[in-house]
Amino acid sequence: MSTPRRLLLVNGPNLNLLGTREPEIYGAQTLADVEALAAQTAATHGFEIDAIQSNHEGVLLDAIHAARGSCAGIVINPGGLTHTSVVLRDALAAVNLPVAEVHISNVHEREEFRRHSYVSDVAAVHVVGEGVQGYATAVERLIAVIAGQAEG
Ligand code: CA2
Repeated sequence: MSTPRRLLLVNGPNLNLLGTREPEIYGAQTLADVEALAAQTAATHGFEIDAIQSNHEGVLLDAIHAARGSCAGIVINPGGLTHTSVVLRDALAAVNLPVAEVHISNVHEREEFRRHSYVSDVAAVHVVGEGVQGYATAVERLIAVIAGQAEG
């Protein structure tokens, strides 16, 4: 079966607030801007984006499960769930799709508790501290991973 030319973009809790609070950390761009940037970047490689943001862990898990069979990979900013959620990590591992983990801020230069990610070791791509532009980097690098898989 051919690889679907579609990526799932997942934004976790509180990322719906982008552009409305804490611009000194997360910038002035909105979630809609993030989703448009990801879609434009993907389109230059002939990929489409399915985007979801939720403040509810189970909704995110359902979207990740549904990506199996319909998407070639997952770009995810898990928000605060990065540092707490074994179930999110298990869902990403279970669907067996390449994952790009993206963080707007540099999580390594903030509070100690942000340095550990439950998602990192199931992700093939890691982007931190590039601001919203990091989503474009994550899409580009994930598509390169998918292209490499298709060759091999
Ligand atoms: O830097 C990132 O992208 C984070 O994933 C953002 C999470 C934080 O818990 C992670 O440690 C790093 C927080 C998302 C909250 O997003 C907001 C956006 C605007 C205003 C308030 C919160």
